[in-house]
Amino acid sequence: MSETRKSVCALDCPDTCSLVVQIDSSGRASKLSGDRDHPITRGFLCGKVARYLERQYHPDRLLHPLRRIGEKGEGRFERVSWDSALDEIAGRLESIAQKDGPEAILPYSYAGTMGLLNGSGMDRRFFHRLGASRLDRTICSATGGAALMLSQGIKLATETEQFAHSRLIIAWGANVLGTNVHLWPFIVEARRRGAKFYVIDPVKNRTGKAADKHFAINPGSDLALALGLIHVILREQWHDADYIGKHSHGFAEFAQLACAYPPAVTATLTGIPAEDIEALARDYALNQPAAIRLNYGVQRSERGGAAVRAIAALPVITGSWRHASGGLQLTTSGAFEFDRNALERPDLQLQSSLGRPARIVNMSRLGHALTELQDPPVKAIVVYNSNPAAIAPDQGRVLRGLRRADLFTVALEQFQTDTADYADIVLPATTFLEHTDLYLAYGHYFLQLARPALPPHGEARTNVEVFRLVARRLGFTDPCFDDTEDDMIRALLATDSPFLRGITLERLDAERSIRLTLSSGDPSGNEPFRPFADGGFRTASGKFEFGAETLGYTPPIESRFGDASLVARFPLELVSGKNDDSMNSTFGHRTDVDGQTARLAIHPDDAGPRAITDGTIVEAWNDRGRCFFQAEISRDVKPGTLRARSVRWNKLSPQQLGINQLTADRLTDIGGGPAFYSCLVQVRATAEKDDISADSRQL
Ligand SMILES: Nc1nc2c(c(=O)[nH]1)N[C@H]1C(S)=C(S)[C@@H](COP(=O)(O)OP(=O)(O)OC[C@H]3O[C@@H](n4cnc5c(=O)[nH]c(N)nc54)[C@H](O)[C@@H]3O)O[C@H]1N2
Ligand SMILES: Nc1nc2c(c(=O)[nH]1)N[C@H]1C(S)=C(S)[C@@H](COP(=O)(O)OP(=O)(O)OC[C@H]3O[C@@H](n4cnc5c(=O)[nH]c(N)nc54)[C@H](O)[C@@H]3O)O[C@H]1N2
Ligand SMILES: [Mo]
Repeated sequence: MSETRKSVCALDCPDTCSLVVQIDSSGRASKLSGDRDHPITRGFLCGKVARYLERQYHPDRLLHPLRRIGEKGEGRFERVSWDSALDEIAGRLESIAQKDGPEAILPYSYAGTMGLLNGSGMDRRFFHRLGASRLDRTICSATGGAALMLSQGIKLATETEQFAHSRLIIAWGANVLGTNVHLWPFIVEARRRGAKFYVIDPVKNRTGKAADKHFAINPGSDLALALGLIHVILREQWHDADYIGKHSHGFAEFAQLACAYPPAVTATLTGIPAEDIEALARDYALNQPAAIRLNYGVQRSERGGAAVRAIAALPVITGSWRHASGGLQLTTSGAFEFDRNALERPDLQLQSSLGRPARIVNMSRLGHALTELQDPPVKAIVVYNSNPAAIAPDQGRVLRGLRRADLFTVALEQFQTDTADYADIVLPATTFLEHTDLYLAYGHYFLQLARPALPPHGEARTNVEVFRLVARRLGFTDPCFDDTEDDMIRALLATDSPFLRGITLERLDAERSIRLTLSSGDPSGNEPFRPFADGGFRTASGKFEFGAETLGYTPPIESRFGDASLVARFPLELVSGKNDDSMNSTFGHRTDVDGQTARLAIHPDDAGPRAITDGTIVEAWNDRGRCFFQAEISRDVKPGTLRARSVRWNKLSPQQLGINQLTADRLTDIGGGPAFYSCLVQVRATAEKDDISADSRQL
């Protein structure tokens, strides 16, 4: 007898899929599939999650708490009991808090799980009550998010299902087939109806190859392109003066700014021919409804915030927001208006020994935080839902910090990651198939609940439970530390947000996935969402804020038109975007993923003079560090640009040097995010001729 149970994919992805788990008679999961009844998941999974059960039952899953017995980074551990691991953690944190002050303790987490309870629940309560430093979680979307907040006042977007009725779809820094594949069927449907699909990306990836036209933009020059398109639209008077007049602020100055970006100028800055810029502006303005799928690739460069603001101006200038199938989608997350304070309890900071809100540490500058920050220096780091040793920029400095003998490091993990190798204590964590959680989405408007489909593997525990237990050991008696998962979900839902109207835990238990209440007109609740059709921006003025004063284009320091002395030494721009078959570093243990992330695409014009041929082992370097790759000669990148797929495990890489040895921790213009994709390097062939993928690491 087999039965099926429902779950939700917790990985950091816009699609947040509804899952069906088949359980065999022995209680083991035998099959994982996408829920056929879910309007976004539509019965299919991406390649990586279709194979998730391999990870679930992998022999390398962490099963027991571990204590380090080798050097930091070496990866030698002994098994200990939960009690002794938790006692040690509580004891060390308590003595650090007493001696150096609680701000010497730093939580470090991101979206390894997107579950609200295991991602920002009991952990936040615990660290707030302790008075630990607060982490600014900027590593991914902070730049784009902050930009949208300045311009729109709320992070709302075109509804995913509505892309099916667009007449033109532009994927702008969005690798839809790789990172957001559940949008694809809607694009296919639109194209069947005659829509065109364009891609703006420095790399011609799978999505670019599947497009009607690919625009190979210079990395980091999107602000110039957006201004150039607006220049043409205004020159031709294709703008919607009525919409602009009613719903925006600062247009005159913005139009003035766009005057400085005629196609010839824009072409030089972006590398896109002037006639293509003219044609793109015309097609966009005259084929409404046209929808822009802007993903996070654009905002990972130095002027990424300004670029997002200028791109977000396009559907305002054209009045495209009037249509359900127009507008722009960066993220839908703003509609999930939970009572976050009730979940995270920032008020508990006042009960801490600090007695005030703690300092804020930007996670994108972890290397700095661990090696330079004072008053107090960081003496303990508790890592969960993240693998900073591999994914954080300026890796050399991050690892120097993690190697410090006086730093106490805890990692809550499913696998022995690069970060776990540096931990003093490693605690085995449950997977999303093993715990209760609530999920928002950033690529659609369905709120979903998951109950455990499987029992915890080995001695694995949920993040919620771990922080509950440590809180008890530290004598924190606030009743919130006894809250059950259901209590926490109820607290999140108890708001008067119209988007959450009528959504209760009971309904979630019965239905598992519920479309937010997006419209008030239609009693069926199913009318298409038009977030800004009649304005409704949530800025202080209630209007879209162009913000022209901050949007003049200057090229990133680390770009082909950037700092000349830097360009002379490091003439190649490295774009290290996502790997189609993995999830940041999460599936780095897989041999196929390791092979994919070991390669570096280089244009023949750049490879030839360097005597690099297909398969050559190359070294890429700059002033921050170096990293080895296997060259892949390719016209998918243009001359001067390199592409690596991220993020490979350091420990599987030659000399244990990961891609983020090369990236800078320089912050973007808005929101304090990292400029991963503004990265200049030089490349040379090494003497090695061998394969450097997982099974041969001799370099
Ligand atoms: N398969 C898979 N899916 C994932 C992930 C994964 O690792 N693998 N990661 C998840 C996460 S954490 C996130 S944040 C999302 C991100 O999803 P995306 O934003 O789609 O992913 P990225 O690869 O960061 O960037 C998208 C595209 O932007 C391009 N790009 C880089 N620089 C520029 C630029 O200056 N201008 C323009 N126009 N384009 C540029 C890249 O070449 C890339 O093709 O995906 C999620 N989904
Ligand atoms: N060069 C380069 N670097 C990048 C990027 C890039 O494009 N290029 N992308 C950046 C971006 S957008 C992001 S979002 C970050 C992502 O970086 P991270 O947030 O570190 O994401 P992952 O590498 O997926 O690691 C997540 C970890 O969480 C663990 N985990 C999953 N679920 C749970 C759970 O329930 N409990 C616990 N305790 N652990 C769990 C997984 O086992 C995994 O090791 O990387 C950034 N780094
Ligand atoms: Mo991300």
